[in-house]
Amino acid sequence: MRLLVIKVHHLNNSRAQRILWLLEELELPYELVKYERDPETMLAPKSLQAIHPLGKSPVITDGAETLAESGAILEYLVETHGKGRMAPAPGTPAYRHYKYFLHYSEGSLMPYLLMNLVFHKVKTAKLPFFVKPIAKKIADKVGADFIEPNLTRHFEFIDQHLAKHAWFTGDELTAADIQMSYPLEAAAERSSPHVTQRMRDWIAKIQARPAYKRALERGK
Ligand SMILES: N[C@@H](CCC(=O)N[C@@H](CS)C(=O)NCC(=O)O)C(=O)O
Repeated sequence: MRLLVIKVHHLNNSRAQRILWLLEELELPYELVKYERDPETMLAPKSLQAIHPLGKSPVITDGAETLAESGAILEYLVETHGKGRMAPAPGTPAYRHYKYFLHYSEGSLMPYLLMNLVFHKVKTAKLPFFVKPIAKKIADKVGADFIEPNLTRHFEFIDQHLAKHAWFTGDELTAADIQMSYPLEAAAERSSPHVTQRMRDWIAKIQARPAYKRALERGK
């Protein structure tokens, strides 16, 4: 019997939701410590820095362990408490997809979505009137020359992957799908033109899962 309960440091509307979803899929008990974003800046409160120096969410504690970085947390939970669930068998082609998408989500895809958001904010920011047109020109140029072509390529790649696989790793849902859920849901919520029908179907499929719904309810 486990005496120590996993603690999730959970920021509202954040990547931490993925950790709750995995914990619900694994039916593991956990405790939530909730943090609210500053409504103006959307930043996390300073108190999160007491848990991990970067002050970002998610962070979990499990006994003496403190872990940050959602992909690393998902891997840790699957390896330590998964009992073979939510990951393919090591050494299989499915396992290579699993590792790939666990890293790809934050390592390759999220940076473009974040850049898109930041440059959009630059265009709509309150700036002195003489700076505004210059800032807009720079943001438009970076968007057209760098962000948009990359987003197009990445979303085409994801769409083609989902054309061949029911889940990111193959035939079964794994923690790699959970890791991919944040960028895809974020893009869909912002009505990104890059989100295809196949991605919307995949999102509908994850959102229909009882564990996903339970996690959403607890994370509110
Ligand atoms: N790559 C990290 C990113 C962590 C991260 O940036 N979390 C956001 C929430 S989605 C955060 O804490 N933002 C608040 C802030 O930057 O103050 C991960 O996947 O865990």
